[in-house]
Amino acid sequence: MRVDPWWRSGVIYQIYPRSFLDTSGDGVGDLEGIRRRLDYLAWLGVDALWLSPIFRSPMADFGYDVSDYCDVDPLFGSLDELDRLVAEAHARDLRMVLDWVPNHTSDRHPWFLESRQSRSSAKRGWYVWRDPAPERGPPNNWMAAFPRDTRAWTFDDATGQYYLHCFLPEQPDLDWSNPEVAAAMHEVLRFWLDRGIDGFRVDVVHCLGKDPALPDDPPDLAAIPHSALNDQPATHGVLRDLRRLVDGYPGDRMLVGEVYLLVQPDVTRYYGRGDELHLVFDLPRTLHTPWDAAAWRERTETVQTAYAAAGAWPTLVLSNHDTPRHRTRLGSEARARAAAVLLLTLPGTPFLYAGEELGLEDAVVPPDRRVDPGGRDGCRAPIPWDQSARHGWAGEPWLPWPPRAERCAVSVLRDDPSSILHLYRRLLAARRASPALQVGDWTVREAPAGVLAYERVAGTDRRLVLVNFTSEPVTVPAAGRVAVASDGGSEGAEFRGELVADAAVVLVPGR
Ligand code: TEU
Repeated sequence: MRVDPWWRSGVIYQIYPRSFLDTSGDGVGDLEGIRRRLDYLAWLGVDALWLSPIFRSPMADFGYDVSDYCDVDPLFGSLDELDRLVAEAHARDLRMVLDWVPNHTSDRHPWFLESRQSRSSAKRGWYVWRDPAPERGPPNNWMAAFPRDTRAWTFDDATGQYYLHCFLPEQPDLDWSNPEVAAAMHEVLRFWLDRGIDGFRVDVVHCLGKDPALPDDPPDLAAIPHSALNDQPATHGVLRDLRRLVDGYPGDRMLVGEVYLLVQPDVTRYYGRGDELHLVFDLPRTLHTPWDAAAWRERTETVQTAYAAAGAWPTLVLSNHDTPRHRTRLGSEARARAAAVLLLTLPGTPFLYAGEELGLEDAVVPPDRRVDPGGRDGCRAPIPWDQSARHGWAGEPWLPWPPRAERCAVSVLRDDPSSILHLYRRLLAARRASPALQVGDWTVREAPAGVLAYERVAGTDRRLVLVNFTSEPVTVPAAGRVAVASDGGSEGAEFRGELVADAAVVLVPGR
């Protein structure tokens, strides 16, 4: 059963294309690898795929530095192959979301090459160029996100000015207050929307509007990268224009924005009045919530209140390509399984990160194999598909395998009904069958310390979820049939009033 629109009721699966499956033999995942696994993804039961960047890129930040927004990087394949992938995904009822990086381009994008030519270049104003400060340093104290402890400004000898880059020097920030930039980027979105793309994950969307005075960040926050502080009114005008453009297309196209603000955690402002982003990631608030029943209760209550007041629809993310995987953070598979129950039954649109359904841990990457300037290689380890020497990959992968790759391979877990993979599949199926789990109201129920209990209700459809955050068994007075159990036990039977350690259940409450 589906409750529209898909981006509220459905589940979105993030693919980091470099790490999914290599078919060409160069050790880097490709579009053909994704195409060959569409049946797996349909079997799993997700509703949409989000591909991390696949556009042409020199790969200084593995695709988050784009040199052509309207072409596929040859490392991943071709535009034709993407069209084919989209068509075959659509044939399986899977929506396709692309990663769009509008805050910055590659320093090798033709726009920047032209911009840096001279102070009078027609594209000078497309980027943020400034004279040195009077005492000859960078124009202000902003810090880049990486490499760690570096400034967000690089001096360009040829023209004697600094340019702004909230990330690497190879990722110069565009100036979105320039209408030509907005117009060029709107063309990019139209290019993909016309090709049938269902939506975009919008990279660091809170960085688009900048304070034109470029003031210093406050001294007490000056060590934090500016990208985690930038929160300007101008961004909202940019977003309203994007929303209008996207909503002008038929078929529920969607924008989900990455807002990563460390000091101001309320991201609901980025939904506007229903006229900005459709969805917003609430990353720090979710990723940094400790494994504790009271903390998750408080987090969800805060989210519920703030989002209801703003008329906004929440999202949930436990892992992505920038953060240690939750299996690694939580330290055990039992907890990762219980976390999967939270992810797929709390209110909001869940985003899965490829490999979490296998219980993958971060790879331990030796110093000589580290490649990411942001130190995020571990969570980007390749997906093991089978037990062969290269786990189904045509070439030796660009990063080392995650721990236990042999035992976590898809082919192994698929054959084992008690595996975490089957748990994800059952949770996804249970969610799909239940309007309460997809879009229902959320109410906390009283429960013993260390247990989070909540009900989801939509009309006559009801589910009761019990999550034991402790590593002890707990008695919980609740009644109902077990629809899904994180340890697989007793599904289909009446709940017997006890949760084992680190376990969660979804119940269909008795009448
Ligand atoms: O991430 C932006 C961002 O804020 C993170 O890099 C954050 O600083 C980090 O995760 C803290 O742990 C996005 C992309 O997701 C990331 O992969 C890119 O490197 C970055 O933008 C630049 O485009």
